[in-house]
Amino acid sequence: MENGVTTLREIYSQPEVWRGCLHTLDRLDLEPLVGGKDLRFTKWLFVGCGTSYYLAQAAAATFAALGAESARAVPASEMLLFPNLVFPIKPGAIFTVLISRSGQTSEVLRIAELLRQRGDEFLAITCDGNELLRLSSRTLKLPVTEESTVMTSSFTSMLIALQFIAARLAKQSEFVEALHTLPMALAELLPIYGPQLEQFAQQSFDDVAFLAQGALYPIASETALKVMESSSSYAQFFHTLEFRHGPKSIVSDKVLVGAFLSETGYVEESAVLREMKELGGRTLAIANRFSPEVRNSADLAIELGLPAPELVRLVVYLVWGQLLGCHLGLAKGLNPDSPRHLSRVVTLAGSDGVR
Ligand code: F1P
Repeated sequence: MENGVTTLREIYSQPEVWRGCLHTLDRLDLEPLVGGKDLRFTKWLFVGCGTSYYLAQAAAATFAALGAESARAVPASEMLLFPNLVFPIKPGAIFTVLISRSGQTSEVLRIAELLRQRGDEFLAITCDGNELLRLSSRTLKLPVTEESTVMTSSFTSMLIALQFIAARLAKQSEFVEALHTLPMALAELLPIYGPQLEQFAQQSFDDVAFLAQGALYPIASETALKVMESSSSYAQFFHTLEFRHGPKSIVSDKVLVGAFLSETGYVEESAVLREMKELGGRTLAIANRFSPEVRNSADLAIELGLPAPELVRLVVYLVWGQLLGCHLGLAKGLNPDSPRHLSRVVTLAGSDGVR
């Protein structure tokens, strides 16, 4: 099979996959999953590894913005190795959400066991996940079949599902309705920007950096991970305004600076983009709407034009990084369907699951 066929197919399938997930979510009885939790009076903790950790961050940002008492994200390994920094001493003080496409990642399964031993409640979300289903009846399994090693449609679908749950708990029906507009919106954007990204990725870069703030920061982080996984190139991510405090020293005409521009921080964030363009960087920018001046600061400007609220747009901001990673890998002669050194699931040796 041709290089990258599976990954590209899964990236392009997202409108259809999201539709299927929203269909399932519309029929979902939330009560058994979150057991009467009130978003406002609950401390939420989101846990995952790799892509699922960045997803945890995006979910935490959504829960916080929709009014949770508190919401934070940690990698599963941090919870295992430094539990005192994460767990409150008193069981039951937090509600944990475990995120794992495969439901087989050792660190995540170990956390599930730990929570059970403590008598702490948790929800798990997965796409494969029979092990997680065995460990908790509070497991939401989405109708997403993903063959690729790298996570694409599973990330966006699980994020939509967690945003859906947050909005339902917050009784924000407009947010839920806006999530339903995403499949059609992405289906319209893909034929416009997919070929442009493929073209853009024919250049080679010495360094790659993605910039974002707020709820888009995990999207920039995941974009960098996609570029690393799919193209075996090193990519970094920064809070946009932090990039001026040292990292901008790397900027040259062989460096790609990708900026995720929010509405909230548009003026300040686009000023950084402009500065990096003036310093000679190759620039990619994604925004919901561009002013003409900012559009000119980007070698490739992707304009989403979505009427949906800013938080609802997160998954649509990510798709371009998934495509970029894949096309950069292909341009280097690699096969993004078989990323170097990676496996679909990280299963660690040892009886306790971590070594
Ligand atoms: C998490 C993960 C992936 C990564 C790699 C190994 O998997 O770290 O993000 O791409 O393939 O596994 P999961 O716990 O969500 O199944």
